[in-house]
Amino acid sequence: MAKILNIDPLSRVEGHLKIETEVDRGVIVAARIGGRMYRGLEHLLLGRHPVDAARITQRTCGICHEVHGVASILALEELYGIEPPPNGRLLRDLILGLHLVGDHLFHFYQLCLPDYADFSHLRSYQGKDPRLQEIARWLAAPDNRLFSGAAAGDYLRDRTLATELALSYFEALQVRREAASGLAILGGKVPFAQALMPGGLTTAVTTDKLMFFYRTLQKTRAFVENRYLPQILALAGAFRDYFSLGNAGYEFLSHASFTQGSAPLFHGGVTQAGTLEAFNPSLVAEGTEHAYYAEDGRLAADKPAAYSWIKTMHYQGRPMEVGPLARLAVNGDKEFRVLLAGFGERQVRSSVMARLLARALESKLICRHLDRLLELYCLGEPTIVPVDLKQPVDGMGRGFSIAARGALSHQIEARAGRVVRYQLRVPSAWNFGPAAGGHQGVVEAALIGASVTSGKASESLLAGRIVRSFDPCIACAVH
Ligand code: NFE
Ligand code: MG
Repeated sequence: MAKILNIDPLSRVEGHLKIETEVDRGVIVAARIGGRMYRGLEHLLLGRHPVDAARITQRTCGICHEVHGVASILALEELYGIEPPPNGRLLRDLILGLHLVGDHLFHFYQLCLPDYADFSHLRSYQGKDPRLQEIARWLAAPDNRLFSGAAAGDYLRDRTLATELALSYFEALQVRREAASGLAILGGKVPFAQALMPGGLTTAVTTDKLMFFYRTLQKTRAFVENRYLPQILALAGAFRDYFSLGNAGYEFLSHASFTQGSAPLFHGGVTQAGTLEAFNPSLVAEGTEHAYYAEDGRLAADKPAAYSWIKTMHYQGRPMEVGPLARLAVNGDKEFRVLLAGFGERQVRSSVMARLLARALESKLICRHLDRLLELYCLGEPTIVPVDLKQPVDGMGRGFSIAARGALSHQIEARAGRVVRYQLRVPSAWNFGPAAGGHQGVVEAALIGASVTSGKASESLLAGRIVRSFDPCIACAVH
């Protein structure tokens, strides 16, 4: 007889996420993912000045603020019919890129790593390294259960690697803090970049500021290349079977981004049975079959068939997986394929470990791209074109961009200078939305079929590893 395994809330994710599964003879046979808290961001924009959207939508989330600022600005620029100068676009890419890498570091070290590593061997550390002495004290604190071996599981056995990961866990926090100061130098402040405006950036960029940003980028890049990517590769070697776990079985979708410079870093597109097609926005549809909304979008908290506040996102009537893995799949990245081949993976396919690896490689690619972009900045040239914000603008604008977790778009409609409709379409809705039209949601599908008996992890640890490999953000997904 199937047994029920519910995790509510799942810890170490942004927002409120519920996992419901049925496990039959060690195999997950049914799964439902629920977003548990309604937010109302799209509603509270109604009636406001359009430019407020670039301020307010950054507050959608506690971890991915800048991405909403950028997507919102792109939508506003289409609405107002304005083109920012090259410097303005370039600064935006610099902000977006350094933010994404910091977000990836936070996902791996702070949110995901506790699923794989146990640092309890360090509790009795007697050596002279002051950093490890401090970690030993932290592990021994009576209220600390993180990395402390408190939960049973098939944690990493390689103690040398686990010790390196423990050091990197804390170093990653420092790196992210410095990256945030680089973002603040260009974006005005962190979190929530005030300098992002339709038409460009309001920041007065000087050589000093660029040098400050450059230094934070170099520190981030060094950590990514010397710690994050090598450590992910080592972890992948220790958990090879996770290249065969968590396959959602859907195609990949990505938006184009980092389009400044000689060639875009990421092309947009959709995979279709091994080929690549152009992304067509008119094929995207939002659904409410199992979500707490009526068909007209009004809230329906008592709807019997509903189990999530996340809407379903479909492309041509089907779910699509989004995220760093989707970006590298859509771009046919050669370096990624070489890394995968090292683990016997002959093609890019959806799995827990491919997602973790794609995130780390993408971080390296973004850092390199930002290095090249910095050289293209023209000191003394404008960063912004003025926009008449008093005009009673009428019309519609769309911004297609990316976030750490995948494809992101914002759409605004305005009448007489006021917002009459605002739509956020976010990555975690693509991945975490509920079933619809006979198709399970992406993460639900990744859970179904996972076998607990094949590995040594408990059901809850296995489910957590699969779900966290998508880097859930339910604050964004519900919005
Ligand atoms: Ni709240 Fe976000 C990112 C966006 S996820 S984290 O990345 O958009 O849906
Ligand atoms: Mg929406």
